[in-house]
Amino acid sequence: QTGFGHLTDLPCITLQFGEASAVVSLYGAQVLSYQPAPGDDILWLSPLAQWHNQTPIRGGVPVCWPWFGPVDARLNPKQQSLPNHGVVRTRLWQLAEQHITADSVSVTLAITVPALPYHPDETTLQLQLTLSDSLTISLVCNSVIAQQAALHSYFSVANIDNTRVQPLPLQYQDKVSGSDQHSSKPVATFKAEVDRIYAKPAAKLQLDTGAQQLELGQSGQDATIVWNPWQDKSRNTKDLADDSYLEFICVETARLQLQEAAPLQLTQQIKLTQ
Ligand code: TA6
Repeated sequence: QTGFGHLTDLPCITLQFGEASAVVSLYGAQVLSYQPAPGDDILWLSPLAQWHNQTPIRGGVPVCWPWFGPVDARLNPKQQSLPNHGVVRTRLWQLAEQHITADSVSVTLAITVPALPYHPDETTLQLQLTLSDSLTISLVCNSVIAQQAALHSYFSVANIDNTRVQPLPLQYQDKVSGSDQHSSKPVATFKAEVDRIYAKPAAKLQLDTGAQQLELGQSGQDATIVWNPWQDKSRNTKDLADDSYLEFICVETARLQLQEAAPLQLTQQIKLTQ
């Protein structure tokens, strides 16, 4: 199928299970929509998102791989200029498999990345998507190479003032101040820019969007990132509208430790509970 929302020429696949639906783009293997029932979307997609000219789509669930954020120096021995969040957000993936059972509908997208700045051999990566009474997204790489990864999910929020993510570790790395911080409560709220890396997060988080309760299951992760750009960054980012910061937060399931050179299986499960 071609197109989703205003991204009219984007190659996409729609999954349907009972009343539930999800849409995934072959560009970036990026889930763009998840509706447990027809109506409001759990995921947020920017009205200004674009995908031509090597632009990553702003919204949905971008796949960050094999690095998160600016490239780690250990993954860039030749000090090349490399994109934020890795190299697969702006490539076309292929449909590899699809399954329909009585309990779920699933598809697997795959991509073979020819070579990496630090790794001469090609590497294959899969994104497995399963729709049932929840949406499960798994990123799998069987190669034992140094790799970071994140499922950088953008969630729609009804009211940013009442939005909460918990339980989170009390210690976190604060990317806004560039320092380690300690919170007295295991919860993130949003009153200014938030860009935090929480190490050793729980396997289950609750996201209260001000209108709905979501349960976010995660596995294979060693970090959770919570991000909202707030007003100034929304204004200064060309694929965000001025007031976009009122409409979403990112809660990201990530593996950031490079020394664990082990096969990757990183999963986020999104379930509407209320
Ligand atoms: O995960 C949070 C973050 O790393 C922020 O620092 C912010 O820049 C965001 O991701 C978006 O990155 P992008 O490359 O998509 O503009």
